Amino acid sequence: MFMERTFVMLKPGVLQRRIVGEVLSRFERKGLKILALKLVRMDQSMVEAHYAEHKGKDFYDKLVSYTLSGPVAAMILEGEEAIAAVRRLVGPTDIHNSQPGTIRGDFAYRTRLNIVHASDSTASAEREIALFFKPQEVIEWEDGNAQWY
Ligand code: FUP
Repeated sequence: MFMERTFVMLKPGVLQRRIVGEVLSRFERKGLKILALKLVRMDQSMVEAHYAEHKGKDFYDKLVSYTLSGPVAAMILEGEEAIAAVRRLVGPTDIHNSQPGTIRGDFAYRTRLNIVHASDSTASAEREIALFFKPQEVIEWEDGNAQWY
């Protein structure tokens, strides 16, 4: 097991539905450590950079307009093998495969509105963290409770 950082973004619907705290608590309860957390009003170029791999796909325009529709809550989470751990908590992209108990399975009905983004690899975590956060926004803190998780 190795310590890893991952990027998570709560999409605009989460703020609209007033469930930021509920979704965030799923990550905290698992034992992931928050190193950075802020609201971001993304602009067109930032959304295009974030979702560059999907440009040209049939769902791209709707994905961009949804992401631009309001602020997102962006965060960096740290933990052992955090990228895979967070993806397991979040559930699969396709909402029809998202089991109850996962965040998407519990909170989302439509894939397009699947409420959270989480990095899927080390490379995307590094790229997404750099897109959203300056190095000085990442707060290192001593974790006195790590042994309990
Ligand atoms: P994920 O890594 O799980 O966030 O999924 P992707 O990067 O593959 O997709 C990014 C977003 O595009 C999804 F969160 C929702 C949207 N999407 C669709 O609307 N339809 C699809 O078939 C696939 C993705």
